[in-house]
Amino acid sequence: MKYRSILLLKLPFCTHPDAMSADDNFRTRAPFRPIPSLALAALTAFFDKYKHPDYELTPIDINIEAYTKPGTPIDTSIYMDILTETVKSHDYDILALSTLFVFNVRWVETAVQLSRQYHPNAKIILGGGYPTLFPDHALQRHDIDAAVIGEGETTLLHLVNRYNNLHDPGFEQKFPPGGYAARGQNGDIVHNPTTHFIDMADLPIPAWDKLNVDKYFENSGDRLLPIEGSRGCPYGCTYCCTYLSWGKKVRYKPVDNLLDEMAQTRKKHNIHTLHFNDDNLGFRKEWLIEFLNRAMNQNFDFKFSASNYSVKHMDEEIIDLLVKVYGPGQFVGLAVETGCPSMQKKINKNLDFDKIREVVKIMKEKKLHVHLHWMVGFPNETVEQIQRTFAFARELRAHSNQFLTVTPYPGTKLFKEAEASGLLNIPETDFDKYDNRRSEYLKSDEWDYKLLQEMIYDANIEINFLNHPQLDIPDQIDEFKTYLTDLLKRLPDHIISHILVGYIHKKKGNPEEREKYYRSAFQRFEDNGLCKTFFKYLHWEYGSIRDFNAFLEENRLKIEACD
Ligand code: B12
Repeated sequence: MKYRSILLLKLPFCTHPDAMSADDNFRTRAPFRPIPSLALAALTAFFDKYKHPDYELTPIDINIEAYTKPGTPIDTSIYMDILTETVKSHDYDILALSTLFVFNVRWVETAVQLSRQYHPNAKIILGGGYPTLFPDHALQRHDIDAAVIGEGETTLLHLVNRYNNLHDPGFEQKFPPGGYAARGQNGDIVHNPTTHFIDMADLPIPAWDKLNVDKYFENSGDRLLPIEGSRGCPYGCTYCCTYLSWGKKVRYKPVDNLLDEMAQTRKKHNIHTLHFNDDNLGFRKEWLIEFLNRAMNQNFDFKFSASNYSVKHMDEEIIDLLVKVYGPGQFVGLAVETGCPSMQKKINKNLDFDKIREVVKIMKEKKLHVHLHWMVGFPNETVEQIQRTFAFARELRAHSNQFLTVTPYPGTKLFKEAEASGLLNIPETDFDKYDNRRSEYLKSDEWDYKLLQEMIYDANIEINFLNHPQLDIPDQIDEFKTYLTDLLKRLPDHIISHILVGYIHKKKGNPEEREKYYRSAFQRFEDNGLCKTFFKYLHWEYGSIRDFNAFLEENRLKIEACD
């Protein structure tokens, strides 16, 4: 058999060194804290379950290989060496590359070049978010053999079988082939469309034991793994491309399988949290209620959290169950996206604002950690409409909010509309810009991306920090302090967090600690870049800022405005 040994690599999903721009600054710098790749664990488990016995697949998640010392943030500059060494030192017949995001394109470029240098005869298969959206471009730009579109478990094995001229009729009947693009005999790109989505009951338990998760656990300090209960979303929000990966029909794992997966993952890996990645766990209420009730009866001793629930499917019964199962303080994400009613309609999200208010209120009362997702910079959005989004976030006062600029993904209605109205700013294949912090994809008479980023950062400082709801709740203020001190370990220059920790100490009557944090905030203003980012907030009317300014005066310390 010619193609027996497969190296499956998750490429880094931080910014590639060649894509760093000179204007990167504190606001665009996010600490890189990857969690192990569910794609790799899922692909490996499926491959091992259905493969020919001679095949051997080795998965390596490059992202978690950079956790090198306990308690030390990842130094992303070492990824190049890790990737080079990994490709060089492994012997393989097929390199299978996994990319989460479009802006990972340069890592694909690097990996393909390395592979062609050290293993010129190996086949290369590319899967994940980037080829799903841009299969043709991926095949033109990189010297690869196949670009996999969307759900990849069955396609990976079909391709490996194909390269070996191996026919497995049972497998092909159960999982009809498709879902990739490749070059045909005459060199043209040929698409083999997806004809089949996997029945979730056929997915084995993700093979975390094949990944280096212990290294991640030990060095990151987190014992968290991702999990999924469902795939697919029936809605048609104009900005979303998730249907390209999972289809529009929602598929659930049987509750028995999911509970078994949770119990086994706990037993093998001693996790403290399982984080659900689903687009929305709650499309089918009966499934969710059954799952939560049965999870409660299992008395799991770990927590579980979720990236996203749809407000449309949330009600008090579900929230009560979430509290019972998750316990207070657990992270629950809700995607609201816009605070402007006409924009809700335009993007076909159609959330009811009173329902949002109600759901957030009940969740907060029941002490879940409410995290809201927001988008700003839709095509033709006015600054006034954007302000309504910030105003609504201000009103809801969730525990955390993520404000992101809109990125128009090909395949979405939003992309088509923007293209038709001549609003696309730069070539859609400038992939570095698919990173929202570098996004510049849309034209507007009202705003540019510099302004959007500034508005977003101001809203973040105000809503997530200076006006944080837990500052006013005595029995929750310590939870916020812990969050801030954790953040400072990863982003030690976050001046506002220094000020807030100092302020919380003042509220709790610890003058020495107040002084310590205020002094470290003061010292950081000497750095011109930091001063430029944070100086303006010293003029904002908040108790913490007033107290910090009072401290400066008491101690005759002066912060000069920077240029
Ligand atoms: C978890 C997650 C994250 C995590 C990453 C977690 C980690 N590993 O550390 C975090 C929080 C970092 C994240 C961030 C962002 N995310 Co995100 N995220 C997700 C989410 C919810 C789940 C991903 C996942 O694990 N899915 C389950 C696995 C099994 O699916 P998968 O990775 O797609 O893999 C399957 C296939 O792609 C394929 N496949 C993958 N690799 C390979 C390799 C081979 C060889 C083959 C054959 C097949 C194959 O087979 C796999 C199994 O079927 C998805 C939404 C979703 N439901 O998928 C969004 C999603 C991936 N994120 C998305 C986006 C846009 C972002 C952000 C860019 C948002 C933003 N604007 O800031 C940021 C990036 C931030 C940054 N600069 O780093 C988009 C990606 C769009 C795209 N195609 O580029 C998605 C699809 C959500 C959406 N619908 O918009 N995200």
